[in-house]
Amino acid sequence: MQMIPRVLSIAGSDPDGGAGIQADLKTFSALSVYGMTVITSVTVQNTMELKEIHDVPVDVIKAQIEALIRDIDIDAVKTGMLHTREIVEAVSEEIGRQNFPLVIDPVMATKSGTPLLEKDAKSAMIKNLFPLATMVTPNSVEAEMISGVKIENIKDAKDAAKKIAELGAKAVLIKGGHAFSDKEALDLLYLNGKFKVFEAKRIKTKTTHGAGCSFAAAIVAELAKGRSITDAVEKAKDFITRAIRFGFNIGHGFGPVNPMAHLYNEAERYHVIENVKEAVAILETHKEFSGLIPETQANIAMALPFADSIMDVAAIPGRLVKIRKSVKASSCPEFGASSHVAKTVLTVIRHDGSIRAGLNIKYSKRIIEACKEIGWIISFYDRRKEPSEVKKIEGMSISWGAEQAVKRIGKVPDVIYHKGDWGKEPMITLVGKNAVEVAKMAIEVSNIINIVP
Ligand code: PXL
Repeated sequence: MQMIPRVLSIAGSDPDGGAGIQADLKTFSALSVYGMTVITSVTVQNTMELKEIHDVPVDVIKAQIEALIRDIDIDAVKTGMLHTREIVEAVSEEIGRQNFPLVIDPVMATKSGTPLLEKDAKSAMIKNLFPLATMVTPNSVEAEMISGVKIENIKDAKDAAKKIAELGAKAVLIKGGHAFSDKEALDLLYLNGKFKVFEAKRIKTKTTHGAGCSFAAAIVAELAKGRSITDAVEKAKDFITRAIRFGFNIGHGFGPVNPMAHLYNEAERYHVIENVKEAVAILETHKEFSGLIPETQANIAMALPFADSIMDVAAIPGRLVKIRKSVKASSCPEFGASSHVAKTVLTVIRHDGSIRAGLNIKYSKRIIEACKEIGWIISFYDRRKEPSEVKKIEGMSISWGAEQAVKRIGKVPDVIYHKGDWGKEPMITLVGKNAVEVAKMAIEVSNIINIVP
């Protein structure tokens, strides 16, 4: 029988499901660890505000932890909201007797500033829990409050992290987000006297409710799987970046992050590969399609539902090549195998999450006419108008062009084309919901083209 890593979260309940214990459980499930919970406080809140906090009696908190320890081998523990000194002491008493990897998320306030930790609870947390911790994970405001160091840049964050480490935790991760830089989302790890900065592109979004909780929960899940501290943070950073990027527009305040984005992507990998294979079979068996293959050959690509990079897009390594009067896929579909078509797909998916596939074909006026006859929505861009700063960045042209084509008509079209530039072959890209759909589109066009008028 396979043993799943077992992780316990001791934290507050957030009824809107974005932060707190709810965020932790979703994250644990998404990362394939078994989640358990001991609720410390029940909050009354939504995505806009927190109204009330009702603490669970200390005896009940202790009894819950005891019951779990008696029954289940726990691989790692995370603490979140521990509202009062009494709760902090009760939790440290129970878990202090054990030797779990322990991640302390020193939650102090909601995004809107409502305190989640009473004044004397902070010192109790530092005194009783920090020395037990494998890692503490303050955000920059919490790090300031714990260390007394004002954090305005990465150097300040380093000073703060050192001070916090002196309080007894093995590692300190300051979840910087945008606090140290307005370009990147940076997090700073301090471990064994060394610093490591984790970077991701900053995402402009309001869907950040629960980001801190979910990040720390992802770290503890990865530690429970046996990863090293540095590897756990690295994995968790990827996870949280995607969860924020694909957050839910739910509620009227800060929308919750989406811990499932990772899971849904993983779940779809097989289906995406199979869909591309089926599309290839359609294209290979329709000889007419060979007439649509451009000089630079064609590729067919399909993205995972929460795709963020070309590694999340499956296509044919070596492309679809024309051999005499037929088309052959150079090999089996793989993720990361396309640059050009994948970039078009990654651009359109940002505008319409249901459009996840693309296929490039030869440009001609006649082919565009055929697309019009079928009734598809067509848009285009002019590569000659590409700004010089876009040209300079390797591989940016396609994304820029697809963006122009979408903006031109205010929605994702079925067909995007450009008429080329010096040394650039003109091209048409068919886009649609999945690879089979775009393959069928190509066959439909090739059938029209092959009827000699
Ligand atoms: O993100 C901190 C946090 C932790 N725990 C609970 C919360 C919040 C923020 O809203 O509600 C229960």
